[in-house]
Amino acid sequence: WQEALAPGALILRRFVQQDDLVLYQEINRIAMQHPFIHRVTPGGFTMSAAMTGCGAAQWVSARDGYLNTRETIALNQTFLDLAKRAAATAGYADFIPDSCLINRYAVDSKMTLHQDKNERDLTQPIVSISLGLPAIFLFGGLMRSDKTAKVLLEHGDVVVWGGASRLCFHGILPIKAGIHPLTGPYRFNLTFRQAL
Ligand code: MD5
Ligand code: FE
Repeated sequence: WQEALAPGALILRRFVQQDDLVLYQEINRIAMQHPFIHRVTPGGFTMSAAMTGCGAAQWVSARDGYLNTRETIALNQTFLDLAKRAAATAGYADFIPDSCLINRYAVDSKMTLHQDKNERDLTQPIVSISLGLPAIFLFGGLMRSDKTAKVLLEHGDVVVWGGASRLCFHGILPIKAGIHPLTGPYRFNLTFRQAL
């Protein structure tokens, strides 16, 4: 079922159903090639969520020196189909993602309020898929100081962030301990972007 969170932001609850296993296996396959790493922010803080990715997002692990090859992992077809189907459901029929960033949250991992504005074409949405442990998502406004709403994101939930919500500040509260039947002690989030 669908919920409009804000203008341009659509939650597709449990959009991922039986595809979850394929997604999880593909995450593990990517991580064998490009291990999850904890990036350091420009301010010098090590992020608590670990990252890897495929497509144009592979620079994420390459940049931090964890890779000795410059090999790109292609976007998996199941990933692509799912992301395009979600975007189309939200009205973005021509979304062609070129990158998938994968965040892995262990207990207490969080993401502080930030905007995603490095992509070239900000009229394109970001499609976000949550797997595993639940998270409380913070959804703010166009200014860091704007008040935030809390949104629970659970296994299989997909959010399409477009239009007026594309540049909103957002974050993830610290993940609570738990064991998910598919992903164990982790929450994974996949973000599909047209980055280039
Ligand atoms: C997550 N990841 O749950 C989130 C999901 C990231 C990140 O924030 O940058 O890796 S993506 C949420 C998102 C993307 C683009 C716009 C907005 C939210 N928004 O306007 O609220 O790991
Ligand atoms: Fe973000």
